Amino acid sequence: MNYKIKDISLAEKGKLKIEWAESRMPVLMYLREKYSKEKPLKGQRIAGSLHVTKETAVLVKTLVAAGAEVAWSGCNPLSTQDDIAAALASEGIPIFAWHGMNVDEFYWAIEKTIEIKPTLTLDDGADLINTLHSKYPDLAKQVLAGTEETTTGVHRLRAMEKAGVLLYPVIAVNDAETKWDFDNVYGTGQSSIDGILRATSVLLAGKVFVVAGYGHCGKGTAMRARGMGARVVITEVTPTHALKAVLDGFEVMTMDRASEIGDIFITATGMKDVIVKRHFEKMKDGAIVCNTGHYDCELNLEDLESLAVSKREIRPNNEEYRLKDGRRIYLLAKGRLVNLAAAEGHPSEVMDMSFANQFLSLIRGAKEGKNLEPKVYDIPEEQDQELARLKLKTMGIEIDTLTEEQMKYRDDYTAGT
Ligand code: ARJ
Repeated sequence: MNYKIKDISLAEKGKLKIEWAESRMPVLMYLREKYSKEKPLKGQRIAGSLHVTKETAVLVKTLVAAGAEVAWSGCNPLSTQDDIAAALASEGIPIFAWHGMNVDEFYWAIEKTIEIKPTLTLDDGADLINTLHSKYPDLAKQVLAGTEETTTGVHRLRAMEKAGVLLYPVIAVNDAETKWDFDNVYGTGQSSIDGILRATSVLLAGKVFVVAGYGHCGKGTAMRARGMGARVVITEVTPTHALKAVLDGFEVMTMDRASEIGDIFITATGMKDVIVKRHFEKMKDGAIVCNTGHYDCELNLEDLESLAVSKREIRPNNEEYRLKDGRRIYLLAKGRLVNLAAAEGHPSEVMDMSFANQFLSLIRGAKEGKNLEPKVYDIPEEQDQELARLKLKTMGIEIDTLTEEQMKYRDDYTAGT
């Protein structure tokens, strides 16, 4: 199958980064060691579509160590780290990904990985599953099971299940507590700020920092921006989420009002058209706009283009749009996920748990896939607790255990005052 990447001479640089990530991902490395003897993925062919980062490389190498044959593509045109792609290609992984690929090339790459005739699929955003279902239904019917990494992908899959078109079972890795309460919150919080700072190097203290969406990702981003001294404003559409933001001490208002006062805007909603023409029209000179949601539709970029008289790249991942009245708006990473396009994605320590969930789910898919209905499945509660236990152990943290008496009390519904 070969590979298509930017530049194979970047392989050595990529390998060092992967080694660094391995030293920060003890849970996944423990699982690699454990399953490289049993090889539970022997005979499985895995097609994967997930951001090509150093952490993803640690996952890919773990899948191979457990016996799988793997073919890989990215899941976003701007998130591939070319040195990591080179390192994987140099180790014989068929990988089709480079930074800055266009949309046609993006889907071409996904189709290249499908040539492996997958028995298992791994998605982040459900583009691979969708391509398989729409263009290769006969191959899709032969897949035992799939996994999905992110909120947006799980939404798409649940919609497919509801419409009765899903052809094989998919495990929603995103919905594990050890994923969404950590990766989505602390991962997105740190990596989004990291992306904004690499692209702008502005002072956050004292800025009005507008976060659209107070789900797990928005919450993490808001928390970290506040920690850097920004005045954080939240916009929401779900009353309970908005209320949580208010009680967490944030200012909550509509985007119409926020767009007049914001210095920095970040969308984390999973919804399209969160910032549109009338918002751009009201923004202050110098406003910075970016997105950390899976797709680039949260900011209406056609609207921004239509308002602009000129545009130039002022720094890497930072484009200045000049409007008719002379105001400037700065768009980061072309509206793609700022944490992966302008920085390196979430830190390894937090991807450790997300990818341990991926790895165990693929093993489950290989074992049980045949007997599962074509539906979206949750991660078992025991897997969540076991991974959290392992993570704590690698951090040298001990916790208490319930006594027999306490367990009896827990299960005894007659015990009251
Ligand atoms: C690979 C990453 C990284 C990283 O788990 C996160 C999620 O749900 C995705 C939405 O597309 C991005 C994914 N993610 C974040 N950081 N995947 N390597 N370093």
